[in-house]
Amino acid sequence: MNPTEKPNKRVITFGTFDVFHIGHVNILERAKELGNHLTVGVSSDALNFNKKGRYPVYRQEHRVHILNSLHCVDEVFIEESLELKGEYLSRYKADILVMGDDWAGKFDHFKDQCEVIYFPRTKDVSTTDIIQMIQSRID
Ligand code: C2G
Repeated sequence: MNPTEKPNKRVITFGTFDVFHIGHVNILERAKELGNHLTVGVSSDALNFNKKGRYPVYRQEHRVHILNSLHCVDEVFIEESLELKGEYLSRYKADILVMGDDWAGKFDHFKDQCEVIYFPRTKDVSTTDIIQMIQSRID
């Protein structure tokens, strides 16, 4: 294999990716380094409301558009339900599932389907903090 060639692996990751920031870029770039194809499952607005009790700031079409514009991302789909994760892994033929370590251990039951890797979160940045910072500047 040419040393510049990426392993022939399909990587998948999931998230809301609301108010897109450097922590999101870092995990997507690190995920893409593990293979030659990166699929991103983006939580739908409705799923995000069920998960976090609020709608994202950016609506799902915009979050999908932002992710699709990144050169490290090859394919984007809307994640409608957390219960369908196993089905998404099969549908998108994932060899590796990548998540941030705020999810450490939560997806270990998929280890019979694909490799599961948790990367350390980027420190000192989160969508929640950004929203609060903007809010405090308005108040
Ligand atoms: N992330 C990170 N560093 C940060 C913030 C986020 O590495 N400072 C990672 C998260 O760990 C996650 C991804 O970026 O892997 C997307 O983050 P969120 O949009 O907050 O994802 P979340 O809403 O937790 O959705 O089924 C799983 C969910 O869809 C994950």
